[in-house]
Amino acid sequence: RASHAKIEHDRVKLFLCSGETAEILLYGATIISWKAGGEERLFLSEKAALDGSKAVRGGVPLVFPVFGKSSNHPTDKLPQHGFARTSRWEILDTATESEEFINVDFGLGPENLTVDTRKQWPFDFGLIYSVTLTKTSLQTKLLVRNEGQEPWEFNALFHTYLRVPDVTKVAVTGLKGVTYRDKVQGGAEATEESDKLTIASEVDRVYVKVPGTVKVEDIEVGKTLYTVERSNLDDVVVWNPWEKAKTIADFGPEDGYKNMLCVEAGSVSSWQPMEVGSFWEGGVTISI
Ligand code: TA6
Repeated sequence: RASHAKIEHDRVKLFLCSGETAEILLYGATIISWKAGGEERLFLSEKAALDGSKAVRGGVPLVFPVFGKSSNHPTDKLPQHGFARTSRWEILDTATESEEFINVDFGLGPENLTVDTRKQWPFDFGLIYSVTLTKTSLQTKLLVRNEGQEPWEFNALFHTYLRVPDVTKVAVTGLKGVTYRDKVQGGAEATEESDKLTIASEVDRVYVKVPGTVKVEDIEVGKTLYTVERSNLDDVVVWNPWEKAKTIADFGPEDGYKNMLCVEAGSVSSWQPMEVGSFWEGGVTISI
């Protein structure tokens, strides 16, 4: 069958004629499944709420306009990670179909936000989120525009929960020499010494201004599981809650942290300024 998109009341499913699929909820424009090479590539908690009652635990939630919680900043009334992941996006009718790729674009603007969220962050903005599935990659792109009469600033991040066979047997490469803020150590700064970051306990780090391509490798088999290529996104967050997963109400199964690793491309270490009428675009391609 030809590549096609199937639109349901709460989600879009993308099918490539070669067999790859992706599934995106309108809620948060959250990608909840990406299948390629015959395997599911994203981790989705079995306890994740998919009904729009809370941000999805797994897949690719979008972080905008604030990463974490801010203080003394115009975003400081917003909940952790902002509103993009908890708002219902619109499908823009720009899906294109071909043998090689299939794409869908989502839009979010002030008209899609709740009255409460508007009060918490009253700026005028337009977002276009583009998701493209190819045979070997998942490509995501976020376009941000200031549509108001005053400047504002934001963080953006693709909070990607990668599925891995065994997190203790993978390494993240491409971070050596990069400064990071260690959220497990209260935000202390350190420099990555290793060219192969391995995970053996809780990890929550913001790597600041990562110069090149980051990869997730299977160190036992010696093969690359994922290649993460960023465009206009300086920072990379690496997160695994380890046994703290037990304390996260919607995280399941309890030992599911062994099968996930968040490698999150973003612009979060400093605020991205947006002059009136200006555009910003950032994106990430994850290849298998
Ligand atoms: O990106 C890492 C992080 O900010 C961690 O600090 C961790 O708390 C995680 O995101 C999940 O946040 P959430 O709001 O989805 O529970």
